[in-house]
Order: sequence, then C-alpha cells, then structure tokens
Amino acid sequence: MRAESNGKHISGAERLVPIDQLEVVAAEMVQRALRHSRGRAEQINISVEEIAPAALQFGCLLDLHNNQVQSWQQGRELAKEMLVNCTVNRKVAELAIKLLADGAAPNGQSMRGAMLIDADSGQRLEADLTRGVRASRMDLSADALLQLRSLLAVHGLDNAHVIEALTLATKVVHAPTVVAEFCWSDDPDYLAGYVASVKTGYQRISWLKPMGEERGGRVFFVRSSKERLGYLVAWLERQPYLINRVGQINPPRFWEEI
Ligand code: WAQ
Ligand code: MG
Repeated sequence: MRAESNGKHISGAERLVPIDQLEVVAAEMVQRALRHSRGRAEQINISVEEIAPAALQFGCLLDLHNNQVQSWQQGRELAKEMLVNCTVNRKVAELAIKLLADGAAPNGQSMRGAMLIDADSGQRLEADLTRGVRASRMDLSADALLQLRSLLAVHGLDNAHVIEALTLATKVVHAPTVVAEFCWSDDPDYLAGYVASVKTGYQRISWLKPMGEERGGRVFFVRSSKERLGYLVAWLERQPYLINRVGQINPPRFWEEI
C-alpha cells in the first residue's frame, strides 16, 4: 500500500499473507492510510499479487538491541559510529545523516523508498531520487508475529513501527552486497530509528530527530559492482521473504554503557 496527499508521501506498507486474509489486511491498509500522523491520504494505491509458495525464501529475524540516548544529537553520533563499525566510510556515514536530515528527495521532502549509497564512495545509486528503492514482499509468519509481540511487550516495544522495521531490516541486510541499513521515521511524532547489519543485528536508537520533524528516510549502504545493482534492486523489490523464526530482544542499554 502507498498513500499520498498533494504529492506528499503519507504512508506505505507491505504484507505477505495467505489469500484468505487478503480482505482483512487490505481493509487494515486503508484504515492506516486514512488515520496517519502525517495527515489523511488523498490517494491510496493498493496492489495485490499472487506469489507461488515455492518462490518463498525463509529467514530468521535480526536480534534487537535497544540503545537509549538522551538527545537526537547523541543519537546521530551513535548512528555514525555504528555505521563506521559496519565498515561504512566515515565521510559517507556523515553524508547519509545529512541527506536524511535535509530531506533526501530533490524537493527536500522524504523519499517514498530508500537511498542506495555506495559505502566507500558515497555515490547515490538509486535510479529515481524521489521514489528510491522500495523493499517489498517481506513479512513475519503468523507464529513468528505472535512470538515477537510477546517478547517485545516485556520491553514496552510492542508497536507496529518496531515490528515492521525489524521485518524490513531483516530482509534488507540479507540482500546480496548490502553492508548496512540506516533509518529514521518520517512520522512527526515517532523519533526512533536504527542501524542494522547481519553482524550487529538491529541496533535501535531511541532518538534521532526533533519532535515534529517530517523528514526521515532509509539508506541501504552497498558494496556492489554496477553490473550487479540491477539484481540487488530486483531482489529487494521482488523476492518473497518470509520470516518464520524470531531472534533475541535485549534489555535497553543506556548512553553511559554504550
Ligand atoms: N522500502 C524502502 N524504504 C522505505 C520503505 C520500504 N518498504 N518504507 C518506507 N521507506 C522509507 C521512506 O523513505 C520513508 O519516508 C522512511 O523509510 C521512513 O518510513 O522503534 O516508522 O515507515 O525500533 O516512517 C524505525 C524505528 C521506524 C522503529 C521506521 O519508518 C523502532 C519508520 P517509516
Ligand atoms: Mg512513516
């Protein structure tokens, strides 16, 4: 589902569900587009496609680490160090933070999808700077979702932002040639984000932008030849990926201990 108002991106969401749940899930998507903190959608696109069960790839959810910072400035510093730790060039990590902060689309707003950035050179590789690359066709199995929600509830994290971001990040970091992902929300009242990689898991950062800020987005850092980029984008956008195992949800770490 993709919703917009006046050309501004409002909300997007992806699901992978058994066909008998299609009507309920489609209705949930419409509701979500109409009651979003970014505003009410004027245009809602829902696209549905059948997927052969044999095409599914299965995965295990990334472990979640919850890093509590005391300001968004501290959050961005932490994100930078985490990206460097994931082998992203320091200058490139700084550039990515600036792009998200300034609004990465050419009109200075949030993009609909993610930037693709070369981890060494900082070059932007996505073909369309407004749309970006949209990770799609990923979801949790019904069992994995139930299990995850009860684990998250213990830490006060059982909300749709966390569940959807963990799901998306798990698919994205398992894509060929992706080094790390960095994200903060475009919802004005949701201030958290994360750095994720296969090695470090999902490193949640509690505060990455000022309250009320609508500019947010995602960066997929890659180390790929030009020839393989097409394959990467096709995999991110089209490979069905069902997460049927849940990782660890760790207790919060505070700034002093990080
Ligand atoms: N593929 C690529 N990029 C996307 C996708 C997608 N499927 N969906 C959204 N984006 C981009 C787009 O630029 C949005 O503006 C931006 O990401 C943010 O999307 O507490 O809520 O759905 O652990 O606002 C992360 C922290 C919350 C969760 C992320 O993102 C937590 C969030 P949003
Ligand atoms: Mg949003």
